[in-house]
Amino acid sequence: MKSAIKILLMTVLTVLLVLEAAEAGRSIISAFADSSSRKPLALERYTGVAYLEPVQCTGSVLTGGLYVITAAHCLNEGGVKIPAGTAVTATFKVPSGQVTIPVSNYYIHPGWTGYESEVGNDIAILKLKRIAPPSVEQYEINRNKNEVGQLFTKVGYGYIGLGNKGQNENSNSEAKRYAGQNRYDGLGDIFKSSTESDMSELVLGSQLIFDFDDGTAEHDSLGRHFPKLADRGLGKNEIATASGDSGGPSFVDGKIAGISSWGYSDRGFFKTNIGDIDKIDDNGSFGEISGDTRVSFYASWIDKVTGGR
Ligand SMILES: [Ca+2]
Ligand SMILES: [Ca+2]
Ligand SMILES: [Ca+2]
Repeated sequence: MKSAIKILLMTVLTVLLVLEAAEAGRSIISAFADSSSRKPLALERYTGVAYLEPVQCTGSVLTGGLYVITAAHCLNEGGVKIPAGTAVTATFKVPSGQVTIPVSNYYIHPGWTGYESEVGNDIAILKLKRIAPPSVEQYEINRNKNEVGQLFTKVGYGYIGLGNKGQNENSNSEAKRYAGQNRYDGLGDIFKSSTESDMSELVLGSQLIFDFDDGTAEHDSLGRHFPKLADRGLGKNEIATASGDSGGPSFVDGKIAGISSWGYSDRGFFKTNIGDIDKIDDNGSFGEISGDTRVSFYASWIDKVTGGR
């Protein structure tokens, strides 16, 4: 019986990964119609957050201006790498216009298998062909392992939506930049032994998780499954990243603390007491759970790739 459940859940995760491949690029989902995150950011804000093509992901420029940090699944999804020679570019949308810079090389974390973002190592670094111009901001990585409980600002390109419906797949075709907030509820470690999913490969300490709250206990998914994590969110300011998210940064005190890795209904991890507001598992609705790659955990790998620049 137990193994049957395990197989079923692994199938669910496989389906999730396939969906992620199809849906990469989606990002900021607002809680309510009158949330300020419904409006695109002014062009002078978060200029160092780039739109990556053709992979339809988000990345951010590190201090020094030559490297962009993103998610590994943008480059290798389900074991399928982007073809060698694919011209990946980073586009910066700044007040004076758009600046597109080709990527000359990329580095995927050696622990990334191409599968199951939920277990970790979903991080990659792109090297730009030239240093981004002065109109583009540069960001430090967060090295402080005190993220849990902190508010963060998530920035991304891609679909938008509302909490009660999830993403709108006919939105943001111009890839405007959006932002909003949430709070880190805990480490991904909490899934290790608490769920019906097979999390035996989970890399402890490597992920930060958060849920999409509408202010009710009913849809406070992490609070329902882990009473210690009860938190009903930020009201109008609350946002989610849907599954298929895109390498976008989460800023804590102006530094990159997280990278959008995955999002899914709590139904993907638990059989009962489900907080997801609807029956759609990966639409970024209220009650879904998201995971960010925890940048502080990977700081030494990032330094090794970039030479500390
Ligand atoms: Ca929340
Ligand atoms: Ca919550
Ligand atoms: Ca849902």
